[in-house]
Amino acid sequence: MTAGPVSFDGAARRGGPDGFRSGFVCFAGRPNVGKSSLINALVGEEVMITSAHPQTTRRAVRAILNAPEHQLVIVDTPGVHRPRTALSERLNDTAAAAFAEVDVVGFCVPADEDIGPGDRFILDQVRREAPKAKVVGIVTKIDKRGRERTAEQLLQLSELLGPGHEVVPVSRQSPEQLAALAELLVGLVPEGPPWYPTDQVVDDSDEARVAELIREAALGRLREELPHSVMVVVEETERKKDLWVVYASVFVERSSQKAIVIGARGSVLREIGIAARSRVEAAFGTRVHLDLRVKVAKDWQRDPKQLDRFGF
Ligand SMILES: Nc1nc2c(ncn2[C@@H]2O[C@H](COP(=O)(O)OP(=O)(O)OP(=O)(O)O)[C@@H](O)[C@H]2O)c(=O)[nH]1
Ligand SMILES: [Mg+2]
Repeated sequence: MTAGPVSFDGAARRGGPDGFRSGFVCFAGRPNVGKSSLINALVGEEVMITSAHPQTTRRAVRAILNAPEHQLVIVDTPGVHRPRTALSERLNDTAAAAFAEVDVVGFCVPADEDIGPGDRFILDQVRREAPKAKVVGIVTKIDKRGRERTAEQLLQLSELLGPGHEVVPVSRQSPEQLAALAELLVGLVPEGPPWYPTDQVVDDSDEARVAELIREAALGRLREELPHSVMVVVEETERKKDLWVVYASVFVERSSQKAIVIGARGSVLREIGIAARSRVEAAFGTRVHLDLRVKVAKDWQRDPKQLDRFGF
């Protein structure tokens, strides 16, 4: 018998009905394979930010999928990639640490790209970091390819994983496939009470979520190396009657980038602000004023001190 509630880094087991299942899951895979989009589709809410740029996810945020008889805590992870900066190395470490915490790893490969050495590297890492976790294969974005190609990819993924592993196809648009994936995952987590209150969908601070939504809006409007160079920090928030005022800094790495993010007469920054505000208002159900300042944190991706300061 254990004395008192079992706690797991912020989560704590609560009483649940008999037969209730609850556990930790994460999706592993290269950047851009659709891990965060899959979490949003499963949870039915945009809890994670997503973008067409690789390395969108930088933090291991937990989403919570609640149902009357189960709760899945799904940890979003950065895509594992060949590290080129101190930041990349820390992102890979963040992913590896998340693998080690979960009951189930969903190993994701997209339907529209061949399985390659990058995928094998990640699978080795999953097996090393999470020797006890159950691994299931997930072919993502199957709407981008026909049935034949999807069947081929399922076969290849199954060969990569070896015998005894389930392999499923999924597109974020298909409720049936999402339900089948959720059922598979639920069957692989242990019986036990929920880890989080059953009305909670994400485990993150308000400030961190707002910073992510601002970064997502910026990613949607920036190209080339700029998406990687952007870091957003919420400095302060203030309640003014029914208005939530958020002061945030948008960091870039060089002053030339600062000019691009601001745009001619502030046009780009204004667009980012408008897009971010509507996302923040929708997420928090309140009127929001965003005060965005663009600042330079020179070469922060390569500077361990600045990475520490940003919490990586
Ligand atoms: N067609 C299609 N596109 C998808 C699907 N899922 C994700 N995408 C797109 O794929 C891109 C990457 O999605 P993300 O969810 O950000 O990918 P990720 O694996 O979390 O990427 P990182 O955080 O960089 O590791 C985005 O442009 C998504 O819109 C899908 O089921 N179908
Ligand atoms: Mg992601």
